[in-house]
Amino acid sequence: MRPRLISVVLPVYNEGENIAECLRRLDRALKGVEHEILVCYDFDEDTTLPAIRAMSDLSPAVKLTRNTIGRGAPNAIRTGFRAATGDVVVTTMADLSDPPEVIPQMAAAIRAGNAVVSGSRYMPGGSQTGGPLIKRTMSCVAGRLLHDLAGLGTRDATTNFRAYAAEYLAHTEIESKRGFEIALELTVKAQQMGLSVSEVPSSWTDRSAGQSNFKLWKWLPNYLHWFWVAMRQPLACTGLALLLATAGLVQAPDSGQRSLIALLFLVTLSVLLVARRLRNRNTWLDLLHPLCWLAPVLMSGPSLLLLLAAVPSGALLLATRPRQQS
Ligand SMILES: Nc1nc2c(ncn2[C@@H]2O[C@H](COP(=O)(O)OP(=O)(O)OP(=O)(O)O)[C@@H](O)[C@H]2O)c(=O)[nH]1
Ligand SMILES: [Mg+2]
Repeated sequence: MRPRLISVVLPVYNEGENIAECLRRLDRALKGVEHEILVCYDFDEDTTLPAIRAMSDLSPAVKLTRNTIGRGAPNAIRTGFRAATGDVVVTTMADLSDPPEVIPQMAAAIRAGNAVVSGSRYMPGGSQTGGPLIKRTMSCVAGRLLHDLAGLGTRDATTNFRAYAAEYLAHTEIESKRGFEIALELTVKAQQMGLSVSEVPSSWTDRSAGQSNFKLWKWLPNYLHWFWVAMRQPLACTGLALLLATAGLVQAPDSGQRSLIALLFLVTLSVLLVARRLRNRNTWLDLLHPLCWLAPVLMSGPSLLLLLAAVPSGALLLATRPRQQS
């Protein structure tokens, strides 16, 4: 059993101008809370290191942690995960973009049973200031789609201001090697495992000192991969329902039949939603729901078969496991 302690993982890359202020803010926000701060750097010449050594008020909670896995932010974050000793692991950035005051709230949500908790810019109470318009728009739209269509438990799928249950990290293989998509990967994987994902409102402000190392176009395929992993099952289920309903409408002989098909389409969407709520996600098995509700009308018009649609579909819903906590 891990101690009740928050491990803050802080990847750094030449943050000499920001690090002192960042560590002081963390210190203030986590006063009275058991914590450690793992500053994860790639190389000894990094400007962050002399800036930390020059601090006269350096907290004993700060631990310099050399990334030995390979250069790059995800490797630095993975180094931090390995070195973390707490029950809650929080990743936050050293460029003063994230508000550390939110960390205790995120930790509380992890201890309440969530595997992943996002500091969310896109939920009520959250905000975003500055940053390139294209990056903001893509991140916001992807977050909304993943939340509304795939049922991801956060509207901010891409921020790396995240809290994780240490237990969840210990049992999850990380594939991200180059980009910041590591947070999206871990959030999608938690959902796929049926674990709870949640969010607390948070603000984000663009850095005012130092340089961003974010490579949007280079890392976009990695983001798209995890986006697709989360979206493919719900999209396939909804797509099949749409396909069957369209085929039914095309061959419907009268308006009565068309109304019936429209009604069955709505029933199918509702059943898919219930299935997602039960399991935190839709699976390939849920393709059976559109088949149960809409295929019979295509084959023989309204018949006894149609009335029986609820039986396999309902049985499938009952067979699905209830929401599993970490
Ligand atoms: N160890 C390590 N840390 C990195 C690397 N690149 C960035 N970081 C750190 O990761 C955090 C976020 O980096 P940024 O370059 O600001 O990227 P971002 O915040 O995702 O993107 P922006 O919106 O452009 O600010 C900062 O604390 C950086 O110092 C890297 O290659 N290695
Ligand atoms: Mg940044």
